[in-house]
Amino acid sequence: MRCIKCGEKAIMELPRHNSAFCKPDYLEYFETQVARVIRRHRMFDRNDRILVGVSGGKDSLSLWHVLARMGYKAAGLHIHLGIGEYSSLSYEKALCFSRQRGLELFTVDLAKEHGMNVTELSRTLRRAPCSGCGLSKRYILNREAYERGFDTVATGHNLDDETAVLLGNILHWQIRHLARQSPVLPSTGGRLVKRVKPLFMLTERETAAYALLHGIDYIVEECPNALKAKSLLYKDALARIEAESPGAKQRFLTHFLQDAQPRLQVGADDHVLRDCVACGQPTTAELCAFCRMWRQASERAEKRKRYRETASAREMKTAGEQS
Ligand code: Q46
Ligand code: ZN
Repeated sequence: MRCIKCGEKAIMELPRHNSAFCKPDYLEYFETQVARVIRRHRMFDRNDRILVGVSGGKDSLSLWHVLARMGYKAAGLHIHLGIGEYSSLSYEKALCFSRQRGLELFTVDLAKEHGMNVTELSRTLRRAPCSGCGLSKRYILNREAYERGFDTVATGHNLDDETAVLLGNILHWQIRHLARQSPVLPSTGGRLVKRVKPLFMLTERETAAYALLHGIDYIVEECPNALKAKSLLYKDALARIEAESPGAKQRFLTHFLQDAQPRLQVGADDHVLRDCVACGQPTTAELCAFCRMWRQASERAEKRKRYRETASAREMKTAGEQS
């Protein structure tokens, strides 16, 4: 297998493009793809301050790395989710990456801010960890970007993530979600910061190769909760289709964005955004979903605490009467 550009030995084959590249030409291919997406979708320019959501995984660190290499003003935000060893290691990788390259990293600790980590939140609310986690990450990224004066939030979602979400949204006919699934979500004013996904045309395998070739030390382990997430099933199904028909994932997403999504957008997002009465962040209701969720979680935790106190007081009383 030879590099299609220089004829040297190829280290990376890309069946969906019917091509193969040597190391330098692969790195150039990757960066050209990112630059093209940024330009074509008018994601940001050199003057913008970009806040990258950094988990410590290959996608977010590759994104931060490539933006910094291209000369963009990109800082990172890591949210400490408190998912056992996985979160500690993720933080270590993000911190180490930022220190080695002299890039600015902000951190938010969910448990310190709200008294509960993702695992405790999920137990308290009796709902899947990913739902509270995803909502918290989206909210905190936007809030931190707004409060720190960033113009854009960038996340490392790749082609596999985006096509898995698309398949899930179609299987459940989530029209509102489909209307909003886009590599660029503009700021519609107020405290809503523009959100972009510069890696959405590159696969997981391609970002992993980019990270490895640049010697980026990322967390290889997946979040333990990802195993229970439906998106893995959708990714598996799409990988099987891709193996039989290279380029299927890319066609699925690009045709959706070009042909189907503009029609879905008409009249789909007729909600008016206003400020949450508790936190001031943008919402369509009086209280935003994040504040509603954490209010419910602290009420339940308080109720449980009172129940436990009453039960132990009763036990002590019974023990005292028996002695
Ligand atoms: S971190 Fe959070 Fe993911 Fe873990 S709990 Fe789910 S949403 S899987 S990207
Ligand atoms: Zn709120």
